[in-house]
Amino acid sequence: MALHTRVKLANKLDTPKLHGLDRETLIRIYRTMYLSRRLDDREIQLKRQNKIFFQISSAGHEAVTAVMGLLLRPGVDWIYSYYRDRALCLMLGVTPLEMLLQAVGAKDDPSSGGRQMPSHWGHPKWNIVSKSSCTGTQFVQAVGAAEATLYYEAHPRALAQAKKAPLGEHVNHQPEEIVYVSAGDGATSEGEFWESLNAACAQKLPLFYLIEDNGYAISVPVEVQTAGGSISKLTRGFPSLHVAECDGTDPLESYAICKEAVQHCRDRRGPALVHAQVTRPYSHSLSDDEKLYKTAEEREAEAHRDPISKFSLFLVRERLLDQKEIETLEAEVDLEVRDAADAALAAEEPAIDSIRVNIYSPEIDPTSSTFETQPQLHGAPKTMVEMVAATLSDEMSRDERVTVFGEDVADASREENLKHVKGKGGVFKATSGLQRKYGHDRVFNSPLAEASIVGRAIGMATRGLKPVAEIQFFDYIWPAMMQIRDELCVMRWRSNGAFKCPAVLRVAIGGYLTGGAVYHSQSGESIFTHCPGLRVVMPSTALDVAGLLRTAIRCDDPVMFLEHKHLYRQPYNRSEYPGPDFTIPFGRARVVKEGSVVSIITYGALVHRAEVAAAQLEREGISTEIIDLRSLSPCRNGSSHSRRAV
Ligand SMILES: Cc1ncc(C[n+]2csc(CCOP(=O)(O)OP(=O)(O)O)c2C)c(N)n1
Ligand SMILES: [Mg+2]
Repeated sequence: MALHTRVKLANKLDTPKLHGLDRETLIRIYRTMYLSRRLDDREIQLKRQNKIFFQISSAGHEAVTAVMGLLLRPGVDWIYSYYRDRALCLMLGVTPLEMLLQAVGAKDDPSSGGRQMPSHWGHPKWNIVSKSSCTGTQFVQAVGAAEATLYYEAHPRALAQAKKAPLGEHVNHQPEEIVYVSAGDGATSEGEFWESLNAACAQKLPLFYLIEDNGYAISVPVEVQTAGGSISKLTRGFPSLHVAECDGTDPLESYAICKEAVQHCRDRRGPALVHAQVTRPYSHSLSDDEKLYKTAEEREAEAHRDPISKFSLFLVRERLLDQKEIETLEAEVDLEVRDAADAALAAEEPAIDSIRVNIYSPEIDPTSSTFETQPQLHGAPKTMVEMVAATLSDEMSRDERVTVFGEDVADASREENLKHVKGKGGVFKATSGLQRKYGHDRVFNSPLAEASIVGRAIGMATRGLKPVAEIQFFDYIWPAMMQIRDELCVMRWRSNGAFKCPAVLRVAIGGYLTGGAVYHSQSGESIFTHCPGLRVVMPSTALDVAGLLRTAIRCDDPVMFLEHKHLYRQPYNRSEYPGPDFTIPFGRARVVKEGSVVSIITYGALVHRAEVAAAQLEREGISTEIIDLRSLSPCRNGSSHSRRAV
């Protein structure tokens, strides 16, 4: 049958059913779905042959994810995907060979250079941001990415500056772009899901959520996972959130529902959430056997909903393809998968010693002499806390990519109040006056949610901004631990340098007042010095605050900047302002006092105490050197002539 006759016939049969999709596009959808399934099948075979080490499939999820690939714009929209988004990634432009290079852990795997498990998608060309194995961390990062969308719209200078920064070639922003984030039904139980919805709705962000509900999270059924068993029902109360449900095994219904939701985001009417019912025919992964917890009847019912067989039947029934054409298409795909697998199996593995590449920025070395400068001291002496605000202010004026946010950091969220009140500017006043000077879109309060503070900073930094986020008290950093340890520190390494997130986390740390007790006095900095990829600094003087905070902002790695609360207002560590370009390299300890018998190696609030102790020792005739580490990771003590180190 001639093509045009067949299309006419199909349209005549039921035009509304096709939702405006032409024959060519319908066949493309089927081809992508089938290709996705065959890639999973091939990986399963490779796993059974011990040629790859893990397999997690997209089987059953292909229909809704393939049509999402039609609705999203490759290289324009930003994608925070999860492991069952193979069909989406194929539709966006990731090739079968690239996917199999990841499966075998090849050097040229574009998602991670062979560093991550299979199906952890990431591709800089298509704005597919590197994903970890953690369920749910992507939600808050996607919020940060969507905030970057709105920020770049309002601040073209920031975009120009971001393009000039390292990896600037991957910074892009287009009018109407949106951010996509997906996850399974189980991942919606993570706090980050709810934190992200709260932040996304409060700001009406252009963020599209696809929840791919296959009824199980490994063996936990959805009614145990989600109160009432339906995430769309639960989320309907969020203001400005467009919520819809679809049969995710039906590409046409999925297309219609997702199209409307995507448009809601493109029109800047707020975020959207599509709850798609899908199936999971291949168990959770190859390490799982669903027969242990699903009955034969359940599995049989799922098999009837399989998107691949349903859609091929539809195409034949609607006379868009005949059986022979389906077979030809499938044979072509099989051949493509075979060739890609052969090429992937022959691909080079990463060199063992390449493991250290891309832990830190290869372009900017914050320990280098480039950061050695002389202070141009002037003005009245400032306390440490005043120096934080002054340094942030100068960096914000120099670089429009810099945003400051966290709990209570703004002067007053209700801007009209600023005519009548002085403003808060942080519980310690470290960000005082910044909102007044730079505006509410650059200095703003966040909801009280630490994981999302860090996650949002990661998303913004991945898009090229330079967020300086505040964790109000070190004691409350722990909800953000996974975002820090598994995301912030590792983004560059796990994507083999394709993505980075050089955010600065300012954290007030340590004991400072009598009665601060167990939850206002913690000092756990050593935990973070054990996280490769993160720089950790902790100044003890106002001058070092200026130099090290500026280096933190100008460097290209994530930095934890620890500010000891006890030192914020001490008179003994004050300094005149050293000028807007004063930087101190990381990894350089400061000799506080020369001495030849004993060296006290310390940092933070103990530096001053060491000085008191050293004075006492000197009175007893013991020459004492004091070293202030300043930078805890990297850490070099700099002592040259001590006999004993304390
Ligand atoms: C934070 C975290 N907790 C636990 C796991 C282990 N894990 C991996 S996938 C998964 C279930 C996810 O279920 P769901 O979100 O429904 O996605 P599905 O695999 O069903 O598509 C679990 C518990 C993990 N990877 N990360
Ligand atoms: Mg699930």
